[in-house]
Amino acid sequence: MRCLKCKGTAQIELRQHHAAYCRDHFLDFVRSQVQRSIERLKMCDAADTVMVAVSGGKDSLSLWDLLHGLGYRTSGLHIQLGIGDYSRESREKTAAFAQERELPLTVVSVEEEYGASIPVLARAVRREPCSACGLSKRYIMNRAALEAGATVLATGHNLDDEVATLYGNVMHWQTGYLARQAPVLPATHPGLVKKVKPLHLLTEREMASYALLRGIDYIVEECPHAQGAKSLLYKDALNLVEAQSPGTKQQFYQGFLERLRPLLKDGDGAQLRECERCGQVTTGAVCSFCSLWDRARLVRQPVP
Ligand code: Q46
Ligand code: ZN
Ligand code: ZN
Repeated sequence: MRCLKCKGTAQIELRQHHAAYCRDHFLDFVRSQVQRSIERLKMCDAADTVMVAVSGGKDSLSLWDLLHGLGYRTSGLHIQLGIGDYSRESREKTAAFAQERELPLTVVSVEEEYGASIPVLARAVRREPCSACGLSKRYIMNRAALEAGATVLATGHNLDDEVATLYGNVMHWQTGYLARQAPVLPATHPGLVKKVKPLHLLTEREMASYALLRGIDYIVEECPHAQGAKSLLYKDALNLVEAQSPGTKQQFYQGFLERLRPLLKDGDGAQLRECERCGQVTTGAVCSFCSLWDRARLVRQPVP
């Protein structure tokens, strides 16, 4: 197999693109895909300060590496969830990555900041850990980015993540979620930071190869709560289809972005306001994050 660009020995074949590349031209391919997405969808520019949400996994660390390498002003945000060894290792990998490249990193510990780890919080409010975790991460990401003065928050969602989410949303006709599933969510209120997903057209395999070829030391283990998650089942199902028909995932996702999403109305028209407790943007009097923690505190510290 020969590299499409230099005809040297190819290291990776990309069947969905009918291409194969050597190491250097594969890295160029990834960089140009990211740069093209950023420019085409106006994700960020040289004037922005981009906060990258980093879990310590291959996607988020590679995203930080890419954005920094492309010349954007970046900092990292790592949320310590308090999920045993997984969280300890993810913090170590993230801190080592930032230190080696002398990049600024903000760490927010859910336990230190709000009083309980994600597993303890989930038990207290009797919710699935991923539900309490997802809500908390979304809140903390927006808040930390605002506090750091960042103009853009970037997350490492790749094509496989986006396609699995889309598949789940379609399976359950979650039209509200479908309307908000986008590679760019503009800041529609001064209390909201613009959210972008520059890796949305790159596959999980491409990102794993990028991380490997760039020598990025990332946490390989998944969070223990991801086991049995529906998203993994959807990924397996979509991979089966992709193996028989390369390019299906990309077609499904891009077809959604180009044909269906423009027809969906984003939001239910509810007025945005500031939460009475924390001042963050919400639609009700108290935001869902504060409500969740209120419930947790009531359970953990019963009123005498
Ligand atoms: S970290 Fe949190 Fe994920 Fe772990 S508890 Fe679930 S949502 S699986 S991306
Ligand atoms: Zn080459
Ligand atoms: Zn609040």
